[in-house]
Amino acid sequence: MKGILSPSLMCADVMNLERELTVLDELGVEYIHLDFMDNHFVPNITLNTDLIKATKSVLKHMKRDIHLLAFQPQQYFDAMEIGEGDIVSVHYEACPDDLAQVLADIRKRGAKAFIAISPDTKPEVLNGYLDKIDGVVVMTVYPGFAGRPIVPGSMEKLAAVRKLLDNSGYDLLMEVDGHVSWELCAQMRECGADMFVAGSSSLYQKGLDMKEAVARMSELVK
Ligand code: S6P
Ligand code: MG
Repeated sequence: MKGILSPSLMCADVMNLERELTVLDELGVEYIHLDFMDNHFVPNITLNTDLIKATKSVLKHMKRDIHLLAFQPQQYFDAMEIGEGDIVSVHYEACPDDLAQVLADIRKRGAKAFIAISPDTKPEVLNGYLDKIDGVVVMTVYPGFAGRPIVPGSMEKLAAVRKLLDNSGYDLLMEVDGHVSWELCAQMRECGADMFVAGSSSLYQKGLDMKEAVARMSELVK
């Protein structure tokens, strides 16, 4: 399977989001990464539920890769109209009491359920949920903001999560989110990542032609 790109909309030109989505859609990019933050789990606010819902009316082929950086994430599922085709990631650290139930709720809606883990969270926490998920998001920066430096040890962590997923007997995707740069994305691929959140350190660097940038990144993670 070739590597899958998931450009991060929070890094796009906020004054022209519809155009930004359409360009990626027409280029055949598979997923758009949509960060939702509650200013509580992380100290920031990005895309809101109305905007995430509204993307459905613009996207023709591209699917939504919704990353909830929020406590009690299930309270937002209706407002985002989560359903068939979506990937929905919830943080292990944000659901201390009811993670299994939240994952089941995502799947009940026809979406793919992913667990996101922050840099200080050990891969082993995923054991016990491997039959309840479709994939994992490994955060390689401290979550909340774009443009952050990669956390040391991230490559080793990606390799460790890959091993754990492969040994599970389930067919599980590994997505990498955070500083997926031109310089590092091929190495992340070698460490077993399948999906790549592309933000300010690659596709959304200023002045790039999006068609050329998507082709270049697709080649690097093929
Ligand atoms: C950050 C968020 C990410 C960012 C992405 C930005 O908490 O979840 O999805 O949008 O990491 O990319 P970059 O290349 O600026 O790190
Ligand atoms: Mg994200």
